[in-house]
Amino acid sequence: VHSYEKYNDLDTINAWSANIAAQNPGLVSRSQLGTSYEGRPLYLLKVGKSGTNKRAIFIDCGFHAREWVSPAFCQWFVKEAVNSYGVDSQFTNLLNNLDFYVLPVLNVDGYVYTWTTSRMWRKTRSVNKNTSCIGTDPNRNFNAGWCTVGASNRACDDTYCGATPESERETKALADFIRANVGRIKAYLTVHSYSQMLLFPYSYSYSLARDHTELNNVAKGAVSALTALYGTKYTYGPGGTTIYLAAGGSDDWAYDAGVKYSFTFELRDTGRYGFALPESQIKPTCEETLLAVKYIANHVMNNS
Ligand code: 0X9
Ligand code: ZN
Ligand code: ZN
Repeated sequence: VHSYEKYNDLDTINAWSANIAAQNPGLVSRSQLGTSYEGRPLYLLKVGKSGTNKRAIFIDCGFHAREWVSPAFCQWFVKEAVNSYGVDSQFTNLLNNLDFYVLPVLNVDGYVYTWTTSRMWRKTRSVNKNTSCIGTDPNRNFNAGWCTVGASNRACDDTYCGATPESERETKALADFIRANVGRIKAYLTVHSYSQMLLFPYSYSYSLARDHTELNNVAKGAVSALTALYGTKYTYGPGGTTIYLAAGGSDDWAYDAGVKYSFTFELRDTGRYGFALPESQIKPTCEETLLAVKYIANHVMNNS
């Protein structure tokens, strides 16, 4: 049975997404972005009041299989959207003016594997040539300085960049969707854990993004909104200097593809529990993160 304050397995998340779309036909619809390596559907929710030529914000969760609080946030976000529409003027305004594309779990095969077999699995579950080692790091598999730094060309490593950019069905499906909608998608938010950071391009080099000053100011405001709720400390800045250099990430790729407001969230905590964040922290983590996401969305609504 589904709960917003528990970690839900993939079947439960898929049943939840079908249900929330069915229950909120004017606000939520579900489509299939693609299919995973092992043949599972990648479901995508579109959340917003219907309108013509709406700008959009893309939010994905569950890139890395073991980062369970990430899919929990995507579910929380959709719940808050449907419960806030017509009740909270700020969220209503956002939903009237923008569409939110929410991908609750990108790496569905890896997510299932963390539930059934190996809790700390990170990568996809695709078979690699000439080795028994499985999987590619989806966040090293995008065409942004691909495999030049902070990534491995060895299939057995956790940061394996894959045979080619977009070699994974999951990353290809995501990149194809963003390419097809790039005129409309104004922001790209990708949700990971852990380390309590809000990152923006670049991570594949130390070069400052063309929009560095604006992105830094938006990150600062978003972090300040987040911290105001429970005092959770976040750092923010370009990925390369704030966390580490690592090429092939979806954030850098989306930015270079033309999505200006591109951010990676690294949710709670800073290492006490790490990926095994207790379920008691799902609600506070999601509530504070929601404030940061709404801050960014408001900036996008007013400045794009
Ligand atoms: O290394 C990553 O992919 C992310 N950290 S995690 O611990 N969740 O694996 C950080 C991604 C930052 N952005 C890029 N490296 N492009
Ligand atoms: Zn991650
Ligand atoms: Zn709430």
